Amino acid sequence: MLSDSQIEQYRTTGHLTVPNVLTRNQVSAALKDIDRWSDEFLGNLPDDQKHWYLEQGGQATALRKLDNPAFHRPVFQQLARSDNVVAMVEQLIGAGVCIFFSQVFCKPPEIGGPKPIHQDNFYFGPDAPDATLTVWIALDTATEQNGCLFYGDGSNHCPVYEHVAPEGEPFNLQLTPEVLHEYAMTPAPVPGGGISFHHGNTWHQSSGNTSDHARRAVAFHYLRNDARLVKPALEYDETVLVPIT
Ligand SMILES: O=C(O)CCC(=O)C(=O)O
Repeated sequence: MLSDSQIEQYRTTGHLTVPNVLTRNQVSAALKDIDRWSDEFLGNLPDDQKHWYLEQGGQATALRKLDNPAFHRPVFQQLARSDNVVAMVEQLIGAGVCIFFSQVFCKPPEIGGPKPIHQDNFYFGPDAPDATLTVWIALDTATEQNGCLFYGDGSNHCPVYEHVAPEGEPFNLQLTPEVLHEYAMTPAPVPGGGISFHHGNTWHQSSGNTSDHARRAVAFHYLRNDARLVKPALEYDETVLVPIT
């Protein structure tokens, strides 16, 4: 459970780091499952989707992400439903939640690219901004060198701004250059097995992985059951929704 001061920190800054949530066994089961799933996924990946799912650096190519682990993979569904994680989620956004989307981010060594500054609620478009929560679990220790998240402290209190996507990258939505001065972005390293929680309006980004270690993480996007995604920027498939409580 989170303490009052942790909850206060989340409400003030828009994010919260909690180390030591997953056991060593949970982390290694998740990493093993990513290896297995990646092989299957890469074997079946159609050419027209390669630009979105693969990272390219010189001659090297590696998988960038996998979608909806909480729906497709029992190991991740168990994590998303584990009592300690759900108790913290409900402390932050209220009782009765589901997961409408989830992602594994592989951020491979040396070629894992950056993710520009964005607000998840621009993607999600909920009718209640406080009803979404991203639970970002570090499966490898996330550092500045391998591409940990950076946050704009207090940006959870600002509105959801317009986002733009570069030509040919409709999924890579980001804030426009005119507003970027509003918040300084500060790193939030997380030890493997720890969680970084963030509010849907909180500005965040990650830099490229310049290290020779992967930075694998899973993000579970929770939604309170009384809220709806009324203006999503992308389509979220309701058939992969995972009821939690
Ligand atoms: O893991 C990353 O690099 C980006 C994660 C992110 O943007 C998110 O979980 O909302």
